[in-house]
This record gives sequence, C-alpha cells and structure tokens, in this order.
Amino acid sequence: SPTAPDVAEMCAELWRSAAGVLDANWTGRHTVPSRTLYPHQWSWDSAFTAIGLAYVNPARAWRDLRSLFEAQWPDGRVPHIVFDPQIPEDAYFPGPRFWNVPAYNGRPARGSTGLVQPPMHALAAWEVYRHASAHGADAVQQARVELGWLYPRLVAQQEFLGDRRDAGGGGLASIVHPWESGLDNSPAWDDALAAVPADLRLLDTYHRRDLDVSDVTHRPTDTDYARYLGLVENYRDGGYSDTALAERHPFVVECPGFNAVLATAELALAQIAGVLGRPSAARRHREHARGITAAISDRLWDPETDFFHALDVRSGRRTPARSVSGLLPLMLPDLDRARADALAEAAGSPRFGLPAPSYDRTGPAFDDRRYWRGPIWVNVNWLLRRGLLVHGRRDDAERLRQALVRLVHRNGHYEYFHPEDGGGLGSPAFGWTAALCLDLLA
Ligand code: 9YW
Repeated sequence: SPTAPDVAEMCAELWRSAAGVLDANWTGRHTVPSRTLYPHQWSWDSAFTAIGLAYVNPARAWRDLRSLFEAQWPDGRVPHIVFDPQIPEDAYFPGPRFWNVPAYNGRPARGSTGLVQPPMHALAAWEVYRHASAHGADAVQQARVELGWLYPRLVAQQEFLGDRRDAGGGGLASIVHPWESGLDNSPAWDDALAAVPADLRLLDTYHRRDLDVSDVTHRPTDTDYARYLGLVENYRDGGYSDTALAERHPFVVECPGFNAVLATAELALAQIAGVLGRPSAARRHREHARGITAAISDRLWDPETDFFHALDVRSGRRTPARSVSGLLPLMLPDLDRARADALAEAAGSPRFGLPAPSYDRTGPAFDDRRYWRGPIWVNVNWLLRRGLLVHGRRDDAERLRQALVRLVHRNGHYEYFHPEDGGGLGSPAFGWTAALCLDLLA
C-alpha cells in the first residue's frame, strides 16, 4: 500500500495537472468542456468548473458563471449551450443555425440552444463564495458583488423550471429532451424515447461532428440522434414554448437527478439569500426544497425496487431502468431515513459499487463503453459523494473520494472511465473531471 509521501506526491501531481487542464480550456470568457469535442460553453459544465476554480482562480469562476447567465433568456431559462461566435458553425453539431433561437428583449439573441441542463449553478456560486476568504479581502469583496448579481438570475432560473416546466403538475420540473438531463443516452430514457419518431433522413442533412473526434461505439447511436434532432425541431418549431407540453411534445419526463439538483439549488439559494440579508427569502427557498423533496419521494420512488426511477409524464409510467440519477436524491437532507438508507445500500451493491457507473451493472442495457449507459463519470460521483456526506455516511464518502482521486491520477482527466478497468474514455483533458479533482483533493 502507498506510503504517506507517495500519497502526497500523487496529490500534488494531480493538483498540478488538474489546474493545467482548466488553464488550457479557458478561452478568455469561459471554460470549454473539451478542446476537441465541445468547443462552446456548456451550462452544467460551467458550474462544475467553477467549483474547481474556487480553489485556484475565483475571478475566473465568476467570469464563467457570468458568461453563462448573460445568455439567460427573459423567461429565466439558462441555455444548455452558449455558442462562441468565434467558433465556425460546423465545429459542433447541431450548431446555432439549427437551433435558430428567437431574438429577445429587442436585442439580437446571443447564439444559444433553447434547452436547459441540471441547475447546478446556485450550488457552484455558493461554493465559490464560501472559499473566497482563502484568496484575501479583494476576493471576498468580489464574491459578495457577484452573488448579488447572480442571485435574482438564479431565482429566475428556478422559477422557469419550477413553474413553466411543471408539465406533470406535481411540483417537479420536466425535461423535454434527454440532453436536458445531462445524461444524454441513459437507458432511463429508452422507454419514453421509443414513442418519439426517428426520422433518419434528418441525419442526411447534417454531419455528426462528434463521430469525427470520438469512437463511434462510445457515442449515442444514429437512431438516438435522429430522435434527438426531431425533439429539438418540435420544441423549436413551437417557439420553445412550454405551454401544454404534455399534449404537444413527444418527450416529457421527470428525472430524479435533475430534480434532486433543483432542490439542492433551493438550499444553496437559501444560504445565498442569508448572506444577502434576506431571511424571509431564505425561508422560502428552504420550503421549496422540502416541497421538491416530497414530490420526488411521492412521484419517483418505487417501493418494489426501493429506488428512484424517471417518470414519463405522457404515459404516466416510471421506467424500470436504474440509472445513477436515481441515486442522486441522496443529496437531499429532507429525504427520509428509510429511502436514504436504501439508496446508500444500492450505491454499494453489485448493481453499482463505488465509484458508481452511470447505469446498473446488472441491467439489460448495460454497455461498458457507451457514454451514459455504463461508464463512470466523475461529476455524478461527486454529487453522490455529497449525498453520502449529507446522510452521515462519512466512511463511504471517504472511500469514494479516494477511489475517484486514484482513478483520475492513474488514467488522466478523461471525460468518462471504463467501469471495470478504469481506463480513460471519451475526451482527454476534460473540464469537469479536472475541476472536481481540485475539490476532492482540497
Ligand atoms: C453532446 C459537455 C456535455 C455535457 C453532457 C454530456 C455531453 C453533449 O457533453 O453532451 O453533444 O452529447 O452528456 O452532460 O454537459 O460536456
């Protein structure tokens, strides 16, 4: 077993390489997830990046969050990709022309998509604020200013998701596209997607850029992509409106992970409102978090499987698939003891095991290479570790922390990892893997 100096050396090396990845992926306005695969700004990636930058460069963390929220829509939605105008249209597919978002508030739209991603940003802002004092008085001063700027925008983001996206009427936000979950091709969407027409001719008119730069056996299939594009077209052609979604749109799903992040954001907003001297707003945020937690428990828990499953709002059916997103409500402090125990047990069971793969190792759709259908991702494991800590599972949380640190030290800052041998997969020098390593090492 490694000696203390070995461990210290390993940590120092990993710290340096992680900070190096974040430097290399910084464009001057925002951090890209990957120089090769994802050349624009992604929403929840920026939040994870900020959590790491809190340790090495808080000013850049705030700049990253600002860049994203400067592209927020008047209805409160924070787009899942903000396109960099300096990057050519064909560098990423589907690019700005395909999304064709409306101009808003009389100003030309900054190129973005019209979808969202899990609202990780309130937690990220809170984490950057919390670490500001380690960087001196100016950093503390800046953190207060930035929190004040972000707070109303974060609230608007929550209101968009909590109100306009409550398509099921039960107090949860629905996603209208698998991309919104952040877990693109998870088996959790297979049943709901099966009802979405797959027009493969759509693919003839576009070029899948992702297949130029990564292995075809790792990526979502062409049929998946045809459905993804059809869903975007339907949402876009309806003007990205959220009224009567369940009737008009073929994919409307309540995801346990997305909603766990939504509730976590309310708790972070309660902390932020406290710092900003707004105690009654803080109380409201805590109530919202409790309400979302109760709705997740009522609507997404299956007592037969002792697990959280995504709900297809249109069919009223919960998917049988066990995705890592079903473990994420463990982050919620108001989750009752029995459910929290069941989740912690599932996380350590042969279905998952720590670090957790993106999908049940024993499930029929398990695929050890294909993206969110099996590989290990650092960001969801970081969230899971948070959940273990919230529910007092300190030993499991520490084991998971050490396992993640070893995984990345051995294999590099990859986008995702093989669930058996830990080999790095997807893009190297990946932003959130590096950023979250900084937090795991700190
Ligand atoms: C795509 C950028 C994004 C992540 C998502 C991940 C992937 C984009 O990459 O989606 O083209 O498939 O699934 O969570 O934000 O890192």
